[in-house]
Amino acid sequence: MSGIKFLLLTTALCLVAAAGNAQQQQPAQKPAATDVKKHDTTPGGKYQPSLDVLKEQQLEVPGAKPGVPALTQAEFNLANQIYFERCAGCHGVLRKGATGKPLTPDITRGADRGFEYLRDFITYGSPAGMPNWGTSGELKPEEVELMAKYLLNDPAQPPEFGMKEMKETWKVIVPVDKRPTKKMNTLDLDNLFSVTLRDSGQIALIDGASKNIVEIIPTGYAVHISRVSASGRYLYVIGRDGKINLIDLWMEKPSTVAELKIGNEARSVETSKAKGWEDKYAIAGSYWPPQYVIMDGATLEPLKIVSTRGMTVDTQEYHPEPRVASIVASHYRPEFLVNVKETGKTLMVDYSDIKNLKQTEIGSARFLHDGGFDSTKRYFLVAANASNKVAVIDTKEDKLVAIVETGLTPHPGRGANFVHPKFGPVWATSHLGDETISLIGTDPEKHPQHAWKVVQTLEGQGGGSLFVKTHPKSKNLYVDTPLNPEAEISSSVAVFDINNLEKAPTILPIGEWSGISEGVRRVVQGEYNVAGDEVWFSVWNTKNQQSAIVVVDDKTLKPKHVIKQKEVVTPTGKFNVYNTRNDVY
Ligand code: DHE
Repeated sequence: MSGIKFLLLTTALCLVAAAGNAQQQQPAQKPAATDVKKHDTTPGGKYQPSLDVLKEQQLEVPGAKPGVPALTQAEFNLANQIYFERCAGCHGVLRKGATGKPLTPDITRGADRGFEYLRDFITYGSPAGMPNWGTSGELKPEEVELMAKYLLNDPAQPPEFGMKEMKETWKVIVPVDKRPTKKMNTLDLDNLFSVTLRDSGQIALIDGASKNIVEIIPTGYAVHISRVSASGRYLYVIGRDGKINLIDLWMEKPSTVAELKIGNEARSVETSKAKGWEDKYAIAGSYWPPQYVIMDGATLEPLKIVSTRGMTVDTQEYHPEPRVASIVASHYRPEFLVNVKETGKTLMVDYSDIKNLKQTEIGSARFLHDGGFDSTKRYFLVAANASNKVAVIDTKEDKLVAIVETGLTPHPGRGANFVHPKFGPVWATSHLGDETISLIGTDPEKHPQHAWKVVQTLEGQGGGSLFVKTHPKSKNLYVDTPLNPEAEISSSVAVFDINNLEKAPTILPIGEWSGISEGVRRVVQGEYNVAGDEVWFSVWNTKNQQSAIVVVDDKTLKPKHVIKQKEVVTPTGKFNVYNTRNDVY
């Protein structure tokens, strides 16, 4: 599915978001014309997971129950497709609730609900976050009716994915002893970029100096992120289908040397970085089944699978499907930080003895998503996005240091570190839900009065921001807004002068600079080159439209180069080898 179609189709997903508290609400009915706007989807709503891989699986129709409308296998398949694509991101695969309310049959079949109630709620939505699927035209009336019937049935149960299933997918294409013992190409690996070509299921390796495409490598479905091993030799790429490609950058022609599928829906992969453990292990987490797996770093052999099912941090209730969101490797200890979304816990997974695996569980706030280190790499700041908070974890002491209130739905990517002229070292996050950028003090030693507090709030172009970026050598802070509903805002980037943060940001019309006139031209995710003197932005159009990467000169803030060969299909994330492996951001 194309990127933009994906965004449209995932428009908020929150089926009956208010179902759980509907008793206190008005029954679902056509809203007054003046209220219709309140039912529109917010940028934050547009960014809910779409379980596009699970939707393809044929699952068994639940058994018939008296008083519950029966579905044929074909109807159940279609309803599953719609549910996993648009609803499961908020309401959970098993319908037990995630950021949205639970939709289990005990609720949907309750005396105050039933078919008509559900049908109307899906049709009109609610200002509490449930999109108006029917009146927006996203679902046809017969699809709305089908979904109302589907919700009265027992939930679908997708399969587990354990060691047997993983091993069946594991391929070592080039065994370790057949790989080069030194770098066999002339590439400047530190300045190589791995670029996600989302909808073509590929990555492009692009040379940072010449801007030439070095290789296009097929990967998993709707490929998501790349991470680089501590030595800089191995590149790990994960698709939404849970497929990992291990790419050897030392080969004359860098290519995949091993593959493994770790689950049905996944977003994160990382590699061991502690001293003495470089390149030894890889780890990946999945949304479904909810688990993480530790693999051999050079072959991807799966070694240990750990479920993340468990109790939520606050109410201490069992959650059957807490998804694994970001994973980073500690620079202090042989540990991975595995962020579990729905339970609100960061698991410090000690990989020094994986047979006797030790895991320190740090509870913070629900809906952990993405995050990055402070400039010293001691503290990890992770957004609990639907809780409007950022949790700070000390990776030296393995402790929660603080929970900081931010704007609406923080989404830092890995964040941005710089020295604030007044408050000392800070880490920045922008937000999906509002136009603000929160600057959080990160230096408890020399600036204890500012540490772990929002010391300044900047005003960007608007909501719908996904990523901020700077570089230790730069004086600029870039803020994208790809999910903003205004075309002009989503196709441009705001740049703040770090030395004069009171000044309004400069707006760079990157979409326009790409020279592309078709499409929405969403401008997403800045990434620096190794020298820190240029920053690359993706101009993200649909699969059948032209996209590009625009390289901006960091000093002059002028366009320097546009990469728009036909191979550059739906570029999104870009991962510079040096900056990614050293956590420079
Ligand atoms: Fe991402 C990082 C999940 C949609 C581009 N994304 C991440 C991470 C997670 C995640 C958990 C952190 C990985 C880590 O650090 O280990 N992303 C999700 C979703 O669940 C979500 C909201 C919906 C979905 O169905 O997948 C989603 N992400 C998107 C997009 O639509 C983006 C903009 C385009 C795309 O390629 O799909 C997108 N996500 C990215 C990028 C990163 C990322 C570029 C890495 C940023 C970085 O600088 O590290």
